[in-house]
Amino acid sequence: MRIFSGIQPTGRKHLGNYIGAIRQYVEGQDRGDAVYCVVDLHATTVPYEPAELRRYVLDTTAMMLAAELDPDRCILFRQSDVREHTELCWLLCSVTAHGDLNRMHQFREKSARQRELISAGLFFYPVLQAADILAYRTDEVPVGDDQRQHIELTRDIAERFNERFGDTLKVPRHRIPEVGARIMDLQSPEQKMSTTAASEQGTIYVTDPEAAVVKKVKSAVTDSGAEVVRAPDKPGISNLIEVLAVVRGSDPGEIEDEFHGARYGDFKQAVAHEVIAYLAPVRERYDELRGDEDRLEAILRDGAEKARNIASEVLEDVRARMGVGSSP
Ligand code: AQP
Repeated sequence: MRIFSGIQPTGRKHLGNYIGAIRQYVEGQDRGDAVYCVVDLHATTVPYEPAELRRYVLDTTAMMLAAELDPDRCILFRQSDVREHTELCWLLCSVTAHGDLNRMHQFREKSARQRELISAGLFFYPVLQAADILAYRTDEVPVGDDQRQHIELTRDIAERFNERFGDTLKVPRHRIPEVGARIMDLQSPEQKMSTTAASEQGTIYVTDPEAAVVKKVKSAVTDSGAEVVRAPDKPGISNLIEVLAVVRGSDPGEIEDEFHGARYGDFKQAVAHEVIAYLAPVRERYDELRGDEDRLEAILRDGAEKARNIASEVLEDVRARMGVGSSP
């Protein structure tokens, strides 16, 4: 089974990225043939600094290794090193409906927040994402819940391609975790924890020092009630219950039983301590790994070579089916 996912090099990764996606990437290494990509081309669809982008790619690579991705057990590479992605993106445009792209929630939200240029790249983002996935004949895409619509679109694009040009592309399925698929912002628990939209105080970064995690969890917005239970009118407490369940590898119901009758303050203290213990080894390894940029670059180069071997075959098939380029 082929597993593929991409992650943006947007500087610091947060607990939502870790729980919703990175944790699944690590498990993927035991379940199949895992391919992971740091999607620097996606990061160019919003305003950015070129020198920072290079640095962020290495930050994200070090973070993935710190989370225990092992380059001997998975392929880890930088998207722009495998040019097949951009070529496939263009070819897939011919079977992508403009109306479908118009309906993408992420485009709507991000373009509404954009104060500078709203780039065509932001609009085409889901087509490039589809190309990333389809270039590897992917079976399964581990992602957080916010990516559900994009993976549905990827499936539609693959199906439309196969109907139009003959059976060529594998139609992938998403893998969204049952618990922790949408970690919410601690200050605005009706919004997802996010790199660009949410508040600094409501976002726990994987590299946050312990004192910062304690402060953020203790000041998390809750409700005026007193019960540690999940409920639609208790988004803050529900979020913390999910976080603790994931960190412990237990069921949210067990957390509710254990903290039945406990005060919010005591519950938050337990959450803070366990999140710190969960992230500490990752943070320590990150600090060790990030310094060796030559090694990080070598891992990405080696990964790109392996990735290119797979993607170039798929591209040959796609080009032949579409009648572009010289005769195969
Ligand atoms: N709050 C979240 N809960 C669970 N999973 C999440 N993901 C993102 N936020 C949450 C999942 O993380 C993976 C990587 O996301 P990305 O490549 O989009 O990285 P990012 O841009 O740094 O993350 P954000 O926070 O999603 O940024 P914004 O909000 O600015 O676009 C994906 O699998 C995603 O589902």
